[in-house]
Amino acid sequence: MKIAVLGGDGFVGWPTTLHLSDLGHEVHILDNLSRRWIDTELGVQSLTPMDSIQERCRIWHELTGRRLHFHLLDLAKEFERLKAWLVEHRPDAVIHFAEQRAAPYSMKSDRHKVYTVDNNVSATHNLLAALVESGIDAHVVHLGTMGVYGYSSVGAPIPEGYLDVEIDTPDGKKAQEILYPTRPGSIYHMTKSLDQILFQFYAQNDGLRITDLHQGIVWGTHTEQTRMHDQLINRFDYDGDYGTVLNRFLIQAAIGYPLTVHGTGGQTRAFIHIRDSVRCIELALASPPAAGDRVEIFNQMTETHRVRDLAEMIAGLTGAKVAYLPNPRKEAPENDLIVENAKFLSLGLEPTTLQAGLLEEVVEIARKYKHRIDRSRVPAVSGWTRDLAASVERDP
Ligand code: USQ
Repeated sequence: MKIAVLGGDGFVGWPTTLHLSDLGHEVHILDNLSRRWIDTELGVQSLTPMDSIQERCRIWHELTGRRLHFHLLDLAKEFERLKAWLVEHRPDAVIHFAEQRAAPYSMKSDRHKVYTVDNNVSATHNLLAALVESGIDAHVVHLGTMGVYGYSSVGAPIPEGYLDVEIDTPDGKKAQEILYPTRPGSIYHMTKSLDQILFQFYAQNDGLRITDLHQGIVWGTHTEQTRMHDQLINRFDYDGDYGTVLNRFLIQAAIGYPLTVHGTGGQTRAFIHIRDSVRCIELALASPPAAGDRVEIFNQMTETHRVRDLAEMIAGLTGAKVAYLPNPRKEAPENDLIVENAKFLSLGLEPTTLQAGLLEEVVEIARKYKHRIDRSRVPAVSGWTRDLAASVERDP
């Protein structure tokens, strides 16, 4: 297949690009390199040294003989160029990762809220409108988030996107299928909830074929392909805005920094290893919905864990201390979470679960590159409200 990977320079986009290229697909990366600009804005850098996208593509070609095609394009701002690109290249599938993906960054200030909404919603809508206008029947695979559901615990598992409800009508009860109600916990998660409505409309109105992947928190760093060469290594974020919880704990353990648990650590979240994440994209690509079908929704996660359990487990493994800190986020202090993920399992996903060996692998990477860590960037200081921002501890 000819596949466009929008956001192919990012944390999930890059390993996905390599995985699909390795499978023999012709892969084009469309990216505005915004993640690299945000690093500059925040004054942080990936723990792992990251080469330019052009250099990464060159190394991949040298190693495998396969070409990756990079196109510098801003999906949210360059609608006409995007349309022209689609008309010229006519991809069979478009994988859409091109959104600002950090909840704390999206809550930093009014400017960051506006940027996140403008960028994410426009990127998604521009893609959908351009596909309809150009008449290209590409399968759209979008990276959504488990966070659209809001991690609620009603005792029943969260289904894969849709909920069967019964509505009281004058003629008795009528069955209806609805999108599972959204309850986003940040501006970032809210944009992914808005994406869902855009997808629903374009599938029903224009017959676009769309798969939305509600992904949990990714951990780990290597895939089979990123470990093939030092210069293919994936990015790894540890800072308070972009670092995700488990990867942050692993890095904190490696540098002797107390593990930064927010509140009581009673938040239960869904997790997936990066190599399962790229495999799920492959599986989703192989099972596109038909034109006229509803949006296909998968829950892309393999296990759930409570934040404090993760911290205690890593502390046990590494001897790190655990710090229970004021929570900068507005979120339920404790929740249970049960999630259905039968669809990917039935397509053949064999989950990589948390194992000491794999955790150790990340700690090893952290140790190798620890000279690149700026300890002052470890605390999470973006507050969900002004009061919460004022209450955070800048150095536990
Ligand atoms: N947390 C801590 N200590 C930390 C960092 C986080 O206790 O040092 C807690 C947070 O308060 C939260 C939980 O860990 O309760 C998860 O935080 P996170 O930063 O790992 O994850 P989140 O903000 O939800 O976002 C990440 C990705 C996002 C993706 C989402 C999937 O950045 O792109 O969509 O995970 S999910 O969480 O399932 O919605």
